[in-house]
Amino acid sequence: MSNRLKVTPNDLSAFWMPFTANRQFKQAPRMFVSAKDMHYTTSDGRKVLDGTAGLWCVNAGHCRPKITEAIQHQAAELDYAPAFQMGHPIVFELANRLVDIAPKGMDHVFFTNSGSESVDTALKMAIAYHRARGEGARTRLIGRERGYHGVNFGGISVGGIVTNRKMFGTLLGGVDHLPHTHLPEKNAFSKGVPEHGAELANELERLVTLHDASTIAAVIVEPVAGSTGVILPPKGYLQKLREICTKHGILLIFDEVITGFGRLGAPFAADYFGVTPDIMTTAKGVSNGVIPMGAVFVKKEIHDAFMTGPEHMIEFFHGYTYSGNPIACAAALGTLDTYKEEGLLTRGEELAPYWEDALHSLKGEPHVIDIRNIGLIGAIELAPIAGSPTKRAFSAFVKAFERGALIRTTGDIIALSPPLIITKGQINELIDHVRDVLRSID
Ligand code: PXG
Ligand code: PLP
Repeated sequence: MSNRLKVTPNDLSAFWMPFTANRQFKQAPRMFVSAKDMHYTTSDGRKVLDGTAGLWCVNAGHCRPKITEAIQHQAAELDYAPAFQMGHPIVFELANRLVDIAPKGMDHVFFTNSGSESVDTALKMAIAYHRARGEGARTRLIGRERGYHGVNFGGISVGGIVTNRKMFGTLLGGVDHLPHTHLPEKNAFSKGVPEHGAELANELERLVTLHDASTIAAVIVEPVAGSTGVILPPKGYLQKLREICTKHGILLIFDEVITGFGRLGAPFAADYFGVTPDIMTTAKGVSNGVIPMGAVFVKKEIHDAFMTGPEHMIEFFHGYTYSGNPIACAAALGTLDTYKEEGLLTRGEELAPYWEDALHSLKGEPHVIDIRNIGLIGAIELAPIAGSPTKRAFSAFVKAFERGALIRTTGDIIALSPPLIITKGQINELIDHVRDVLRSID
């Protein structure tokens, strides 16, 4: 262990922590100093079972040798190459490898550094695509209530989480939202995809009637909403959205930042549901969360619509200094090798029934008002404490951490999304921790 890890920081004030209750954290910090496979180690030397793959990203587990070695090698060989008007071999190799595992028809990849950047890239592509084809009036974007598409201005505009929007002014113009599909009164304790609610996709027809299809560029949805507490698409819902988009020439964007790279037991949610979008945003699992990276997949028709005009001209005025950064590419290649060798992109399918049973065994425990599952994702929704929403789930989070399990909470919902290498024994352990926590909180 390096010296840096042994030292406990004695001044926590300079670092303004993201999406964190800073003042509370700094009074009672929770620190990880190392990790291996399914576990973190805390600064006081305790092992913590990772029930959330970090933040839904460490799909292959922690500190995997192939990834570490790839990064070490690349850092010594070619640290950085300019992303604009220059290339380096492994970014092309990675794009090909990604296209090989992507849903059929997703033929091109644009690299970013995060899910938020992937989303803003996809929204810009959609608007510019229509314009390039002479349909420049198609600028409107449709998101969904309770959607999370990262924190950049495009993403919060199409997103549907009030706390992420209300502080930040007028956001992007020309955005509308579909209703969310969380229907606990009809679907509580569904196993897997719920029965009720496919008709909510018809709300898109209503928006088309209101705005006219000729003004709408794209619809963006998470196939399974993660951040807002695991909201599943009702049976047939995504198929309907696809049909309506196709009928009206509207692009369908799947935000697969969480669902991509094996989380549902198939490589992508598009594979799982048998619905292919026009653009797919990813991040997180593409590089196992180890080095920041995002990838936007697009269909050939969209890419090709830009490839017009004089050949010396830039076709798409967009990109990031670190798009396709060599070390991030190396991490992603090491990640894909690990996924392949261990069959991780489909391992969730084998484990899903066991996972489902384990999760639903929590039905009847204190405070539990709904349980939802799909692939290796789980959600346990708790009744809020009257007058203090989020407090109950947050105490569950702190208690679980103290007991030795990392869980994630959003509102009063506990979300679980372990690394795809989890064993059945570790599933039991994780669920037992949650059970004990539920029994111990107010
Ligand atoms: N789209 C989706 C669907 C996401 O889930 C983003 C975009 C943004 O990605 P970046 O890399 O910019 O954070 C996300 C990220 C949680 C949680 O616990 C979820 C995310 C990030 C952090 C925490 O729910 N999702
Ligand atoms: N701000 C300034 C002043 C810059 O020069 C740049 C990039 O050159 C950026 C922002 C954008 O940074 P990035 O390409 O890392 O997103």
